[in-house]
Amino acid sequence: MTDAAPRAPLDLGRLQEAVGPTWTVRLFPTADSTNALAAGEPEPDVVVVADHQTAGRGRLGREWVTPAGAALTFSAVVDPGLADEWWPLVPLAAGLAVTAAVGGRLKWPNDVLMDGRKVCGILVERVAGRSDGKDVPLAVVGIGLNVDQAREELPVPTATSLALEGVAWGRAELLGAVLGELRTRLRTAAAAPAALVADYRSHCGTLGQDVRVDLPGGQELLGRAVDVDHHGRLVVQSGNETRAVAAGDVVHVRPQG
Ligand code: BT5
Repeated sequence: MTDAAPRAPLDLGRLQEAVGPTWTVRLFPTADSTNALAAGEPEPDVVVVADHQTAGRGRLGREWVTPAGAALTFSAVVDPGLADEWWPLVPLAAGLAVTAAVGGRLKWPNDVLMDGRKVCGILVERVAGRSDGKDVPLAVVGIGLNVDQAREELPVPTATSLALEGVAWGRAELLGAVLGELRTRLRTAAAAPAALVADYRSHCGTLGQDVRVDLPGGQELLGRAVDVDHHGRLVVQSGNETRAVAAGDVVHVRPQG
């Protein structure tokens, strides 16, 4: 990229207007991690946004790397009102919210891919908080969307940005769209979990693929992803056995030949 126009900084008034009165936006020109900030003092319906996130967290201690002004990095604190057994639907609802706003397909559980490349990563953390005067678990839904990066601004070759995929979004409007969809999907998760999972299945690019799943204990599972069950687990068929996986890193393996 040469002689690019300087990127306009995010503006609190525009962000707040875009997301509407049901959310309270806290904007930081620079922050280490919006998830860390949001989890530090979790308040339902607060959205922490960083114009430049300098130490973004991925899963399992990995990093989320974005340049100043080119990405949308935020964490929304929500009280999903779900019984424990349905909490695994929160990350799926977040992934669906992003695909509803921008398109793309989901790699289980919630990487958003365009043309097979990752445009958005999501990290959901569960923290203790209060809602309506009661002690409740709150979800910190951290979303990193590559909006305007040029190829050379992306940290890994498997990444892409909305701009590179020909999808033009202003960051404020994008925040409003994703948060609106997030509310809707979380409401569905609470009222009709089966409907949420059905919607998820139809947006999940992992289904039908040969996969390798790196499981939490260091084990590896090879097989075909055949379903997502009603609690959001990935069902993998390996030979004659099927196994439902609640957590793990999925690699889509290209079929041989
Ligand atoms: C994720 O982790 O995909 C979750 C990322 C969540 C980031 C958001 S930003 C707002 C909020 N605040 C935070 O501190 N975090 C959240 P994981 O599946 O572990 O993927 C991390 C891996 O993706 C890295 O090891 C890289 O390979 C790759 N990666 C890093 N930055 C990327 C980017 N900008 N675009 C695409 N891939 C990236």
